[in-house]
Amino acid sequence: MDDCFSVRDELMAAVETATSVDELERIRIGALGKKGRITALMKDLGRMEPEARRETGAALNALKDEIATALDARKAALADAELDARLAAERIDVTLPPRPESVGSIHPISQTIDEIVAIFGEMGFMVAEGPDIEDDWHNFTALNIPREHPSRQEMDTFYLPGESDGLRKVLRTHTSPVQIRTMVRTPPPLRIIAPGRTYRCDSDATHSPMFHQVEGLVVDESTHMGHLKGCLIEFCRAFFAIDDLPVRFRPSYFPFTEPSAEVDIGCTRKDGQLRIGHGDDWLEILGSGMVNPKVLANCGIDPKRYQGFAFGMGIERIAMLKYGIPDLRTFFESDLRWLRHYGFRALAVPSLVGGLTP
Ligand code: 2NM
Repeated sequence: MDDCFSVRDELMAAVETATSVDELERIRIGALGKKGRITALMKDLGRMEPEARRETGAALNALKDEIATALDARKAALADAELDARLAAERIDVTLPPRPESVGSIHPISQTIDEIVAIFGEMGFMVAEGPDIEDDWHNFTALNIPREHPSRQEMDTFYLPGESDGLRKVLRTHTSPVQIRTMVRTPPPLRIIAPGRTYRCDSDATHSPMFHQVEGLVVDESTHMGHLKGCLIEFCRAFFAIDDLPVRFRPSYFPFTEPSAEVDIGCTRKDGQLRIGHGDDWLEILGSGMVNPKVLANCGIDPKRYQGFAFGMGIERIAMLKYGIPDLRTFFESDLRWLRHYGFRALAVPSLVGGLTP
């Protein structure tokens, strides 16, 4: 019995002072395991007188229960303390400011192309694309641009090295070859726009050797000048978000259209400031015309049956006008401060008026 009491005091003290779940497990094995101290005392019962065995046996069973209960209680307390410590260590301070994220922005050229595509998309146009490197036929000949035309000269066109004259490839000087390729490939009716990069040997304050254009083309059996005018007036008013924007058509000349017309929009110029909308002045923004029958025939379209209109505009120029960007060269400098200033929010709900405040 003395043994029983001293073992009890020792074990209870050990349980109370244990500092980890692992340590408790070692105590349990030392007391109640196969070679444990209480197990050993149980084994001694066999050699006792029946009277003493009953008494000691009952006491040992009670001790076993007491130790097991104490172990469980201490284990639960330690587990609680361990969890509290972890929760404290891993606590997240939701009041901290967020880490700054670096989010890019949409380049004004991309934004402007998206807006133009949206406007003509609503009018039933599809987007067509073609290669930046073109052959002489698609870039000049099919468009009725004569051999001696200044735009064909070395001075204005980037010719690729190799091959003999006439076979030399060029960097396309407009996106018209995309319209040519579409007419050659697809029977009318056609209603397409071709946005993309174009190249000319020219570099100063108002010219970049690479710039962007959108050209459009409609071909059908009864397409006429009225369609051209209605379509382009609609476009100008939608793009500049001015319902009653004045638009005028002025006679002009292109080898690929006949008749041809330059499109101007109304504006005012005061103290060197330009304001689009009403006023006594005009600003040229588009070239257009009825597709020259020779061009249709060059593409295998019967000009007796089909007529078409076409137009073209420079994207940098109309982006500068709409968004008040003063210098053409800044478009291609990749200056992050410029991009942050003139760029557009990515993933915003698409809108025709872009960044214009109503
Ligand atoms: C312009 C002005 C007028 C034009 C013509 C064609 C084609 F391929 F149909 F003949 N595409 N684009 C065109 C007409 C382009 O840009 C100022």
